[in-house]
Amino acid sequence: MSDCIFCKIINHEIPGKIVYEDDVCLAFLDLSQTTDGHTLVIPKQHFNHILDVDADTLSHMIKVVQIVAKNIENKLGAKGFNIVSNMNEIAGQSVHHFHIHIIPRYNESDGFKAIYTDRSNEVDLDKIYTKLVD
Ligand code: DGP
Repeated sequence: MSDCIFCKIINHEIPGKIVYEDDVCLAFLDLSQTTDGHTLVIPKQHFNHILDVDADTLSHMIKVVQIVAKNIENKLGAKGFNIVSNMNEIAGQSVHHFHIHIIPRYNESDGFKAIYTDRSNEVDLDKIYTKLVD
């Protein structure tokens, strides 16, 4: 028996409000409900994070993200989405079973804040680029 909380939801050992399920993955409402309809898409097979998951599973999951998000758009009237996957503690991952957050957006003060700091005046873009492509 797995200690992983998401594996327990997959195995119906603990309840989850499942909104989509197929052979490969599951989508269920995130307990925190950052905004109404906040949903997690997870693979049924346990992978720790996005870099571990195989390409077929990952591509299937992103199709499911689209299906689930369209349903949220239709049923809850979401105006947009933030699609997020946190990898490792440094990035805020608290459950180490790969998952994709679907965070519906309704207005600018709806509970989710994406803060992308503009560091363009501080960094050497050429230096970073060269490191990546050399
Ligand atoms: P992250 O921090 O990216 O690893 O996201 C984990 C999310 O999982 C977090 O938003 C809360 C949610 N979560 C944790 N435990 C449970 C649970 O038992 N049930 C459900 N539905 N969601 C959970």
